[in-house]
This record gives sequence, structure tokens and C-alpha cells, in this order.
Amino acid sequence: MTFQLPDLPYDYNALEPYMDTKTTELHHDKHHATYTAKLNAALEKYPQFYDMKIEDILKDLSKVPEDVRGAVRNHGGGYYHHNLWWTQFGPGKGGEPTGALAKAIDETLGSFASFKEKLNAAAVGLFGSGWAWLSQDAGGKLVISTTPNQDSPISQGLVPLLGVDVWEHAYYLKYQNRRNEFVDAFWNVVDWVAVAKRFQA
Ligand code: MN3
Repeated sequence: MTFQLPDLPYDYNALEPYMDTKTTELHHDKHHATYTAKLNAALEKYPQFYDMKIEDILKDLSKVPEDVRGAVRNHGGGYYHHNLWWTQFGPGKGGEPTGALAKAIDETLGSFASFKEKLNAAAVGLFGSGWAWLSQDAGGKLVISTTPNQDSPISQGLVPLLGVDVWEHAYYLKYQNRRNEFVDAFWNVVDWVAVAKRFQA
């Protein structure tokens, strides 16, 4: 079976006022849908990949035939990252993580406040389109990084836990050029229970 666009797990207006209804609608129904369609189109000649998990494809792009590798890197990355994006938010969320994830943040990144500062700086400072990430490396250690375009931390041996999409389509309607305001607002809708489920203590 081809890759499917997951339903938005809440209403279009659920992330207001931090992420506006129109942006959420376009971001899911147009952008995420297009990554999905173009990933499927790229793999049409190689349907054996439809049976794989997108994570496993992105983990080792060298296994993808060269003629479609670029398309899979871009649209497969876009597909996977937006699957993560919608499921890391929820209405009435925000706050701070608890438990093992909170402990790991304190130990590795100093404190929640300092983690927030570092991820914000990475997101605001990224030139052009891309993502800022909190991931775990192969040893389980938390790392903050950025990737350009839809390049995936998972292709670099990392496991992404939380991503900040700083493509203009993620914020321009509401925040225009004020990426920093969008990045500040982002924290108000993060579902830490969902993020903690991705974390392997
Ligand atoms: Mn996006």
C-alpha cells in the first residue's frame, strides 16, 4: 500500500491562537498532502518501498535507487517530518516535560529554560528553509541540531523527538517575517506526553 496522509489528530482551529486555523489547514491538507503524493509518485517504479516504514527508508537512503533518491530524500523527509509535527502538538498543551525526558534535558542541556533557549536559537538562526530538532543520538544522548530543507536527522543516525518547522509555510500567514514570535509561540502547544513516548530512556 502507498504512503497515506494521516488525518489531523484535532480540529484545524485546535492550535489557535499560536498556530492559526488557515495555516494549519494549508499545512496539513496542501503541504503534507503534497509530500505524501510526491513520495508515492517517486516510488511508483519501485513499489517494494511502499511496504517499508518511512523511517527505515530514510535511515539508509543509499538503498533507494539513485534516480529517485533525491525525491525520496525531499518528499519522504517532508512526509515523515509532518507525521511527527502534527502528533507532537495538541490543544491546551505546553508546559514542561516530566519524568525521564525532563531528567535527560536537565542533565544534558542544563535545564528546561536553557534547552528552550538553545532550540529557539537554532530555529531562529537557521538560514532558509529547514527544521530545528531535539533528537537522541545512537548512545541515547539528547542533541540539538538543524537540517536544511527536508533532510532528516534520522538519515544522520539520530532519532528525532521534537521538531521546529521553520519553512515559511509553517508561519508566514500569521507571523510574516517574525520567525522568532512563531518559535516562541510553538512551545504553547507541545504535547510533552507524546514527545516523551518517542524518548528511549
Ligand atoms: Mn511544513
